[in-house]
Amino acid sequence: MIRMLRTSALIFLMLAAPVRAATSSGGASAAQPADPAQMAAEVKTEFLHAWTGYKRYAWGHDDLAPLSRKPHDWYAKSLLMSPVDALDTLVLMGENKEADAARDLIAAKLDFDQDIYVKNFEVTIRLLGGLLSGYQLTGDERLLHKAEDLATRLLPVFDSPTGLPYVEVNLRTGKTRGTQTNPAETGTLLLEFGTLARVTGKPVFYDKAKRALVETWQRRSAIGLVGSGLDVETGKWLDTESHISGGIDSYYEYLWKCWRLFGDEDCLAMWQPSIAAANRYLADDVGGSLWYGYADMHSGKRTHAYYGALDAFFPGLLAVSGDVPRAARLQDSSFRMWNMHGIEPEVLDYRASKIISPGYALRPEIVESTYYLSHYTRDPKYLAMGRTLFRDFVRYCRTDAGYAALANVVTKQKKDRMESFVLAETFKYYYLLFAPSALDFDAVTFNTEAHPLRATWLRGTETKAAGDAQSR
Ligand code: DMJ
Repeated sequence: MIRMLRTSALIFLMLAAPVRAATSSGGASAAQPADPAQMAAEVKTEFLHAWTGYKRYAWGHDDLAPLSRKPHDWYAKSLLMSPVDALDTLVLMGENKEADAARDLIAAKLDFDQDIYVKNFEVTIRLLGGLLSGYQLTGDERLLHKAEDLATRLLPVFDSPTGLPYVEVNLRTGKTRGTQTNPAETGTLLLEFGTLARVTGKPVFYDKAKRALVETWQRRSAIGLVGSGLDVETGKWLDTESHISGGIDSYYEYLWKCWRLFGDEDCLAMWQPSIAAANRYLADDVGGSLWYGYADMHSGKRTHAYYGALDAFFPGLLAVSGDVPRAARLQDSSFRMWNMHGIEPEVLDYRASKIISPGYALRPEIVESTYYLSHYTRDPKYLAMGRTLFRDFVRYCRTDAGYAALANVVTKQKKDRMESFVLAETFKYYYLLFAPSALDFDAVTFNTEAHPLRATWLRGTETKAAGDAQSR
C-alpha cells in the first residue's frame, strides 16, 4: 500500500512538476532583478536580427520562412504582411531609417486591387490595424489612403442576411465566401474599422463593424456565453463549446476595448455580463491555481480543462479592465505552463498536466499580459518573468536568418514559419515591457495585433467616457 502510494505520489510529482522549477506563486524564480535597459537593448538587437532576415531573404513578400530562408506569401500576390505589421514596432524602437524604408515599400508596392480572396479577420487586424497605427505614429497620409482603400474593399463582407461578416472577400470583385465563422472573426473588427471611421469622418465603417459585434453578442446563451462556431447566413450556432481561446479570444478583448477607445456605452453594456459569465463558468480553480477552461455555452458544464498559448492574453485583458488580482493569478498559471518545458505549448490539459497540442507559433500573448501586469503593478517580478520568457524564446527559437516557430515544445524541433505577428506583437511587447516610456500606455488602445490606436478624434467633454476608460 505504502509502495503504491509512493508510486502514485511520484507519478503525480512528475506530471505536476515543471521541467524547470518556477516558484509556487508562478513567480519569476529567485533570479536577480532584471535590468530593463539592458533587456530592452537585447530585445531590439534580436528584433533587428529578425527584421534583417526578412529584408535579406523575403523583402516585398508577406513573411520570411526562417529555415529555408525563402519568402512566403499568403496569396497569389504579396500583401506585405511583415512590413505593415512591423512598421509601428520600428517606429517605437526609434529605427527611423528602417521605418522610412518600410513606409516607402508600402507606398510603392502595396496594391489592394487584386483578384484574390482574403481573410477579412486576418487582413483587418494585421493590415488595416498596422496601416492605421503607422499613420497615427508618422502622419504619413499614404498609409491612411491605403487603409481606406483596403477597408472599402472589405466592406462587402458585411452584406449578409444577419450583418455577420463573411469569412473571405475578393479584393477586386467584392465577391464574398465562407459562411462558417466564429466570434473572434465576427467580433474583432471594430477597433480598426471604427478608428478609420473616426479619422475619415465616414461612419459606415464604424456602423458595419459594430453591428457585427452586436449581432454576435445578441446570440449569447441564457447564461451569457458564446460558442465557437456560427453560421453567417442563418446566425445559428454550429459549435456550442465556449472558451477564451482561439476562435473566441479577441471577441472578449474588443468588447472591453471598444469602450476603452471609443467610449461606446453599448460596448461596456455588452462587456459586463460577458466577463461575468466567463468568470463564472470558464474560470477553473485547481488546487489554488486559476485557469480558464472550456464549457458548453448553454449548460455551463465543463467540457475540457484546456488552456494554451492563445489563452494567455486573458490576464492582460483582466488587468486593463480593472481586475488585477485575478489577472495576476492567471498570469502565474501561464508562466507555470511556460516553465513546464521552457516554452509554452499551443494547448495544455491543465488538470492532467498533459500537452494536447505541442507547437509554439512564436505567439505574443503571454508577453502581452506580462507587459500589462508590469504596467499596472510595477512589480519587478514581471520584469524578471519577461527576462525568463525572452531568454527562452531566443535560446530555442532563434535561427541564423530570424526566428522559427517550434513544431514541438518538448523536443524543440523547429518549423519553417515566422508569422508577421512576431514582428508586430511578440517583439513589441517584449520591448515595451522593458522600455515602457517608448509609448504612453494610457493614451493608446492596442488592437489584437498589438497596433496601438489613439483616439485622436477626442475633443472636449463629449467623449469623456472614452478618455476615462482609456486611462483605466
Ligand atoms: C495574432 O494574429 C493576434 O493576436 C490574434 O488575435 C491571435 N493570434 C495571433 C497571435 O498569436
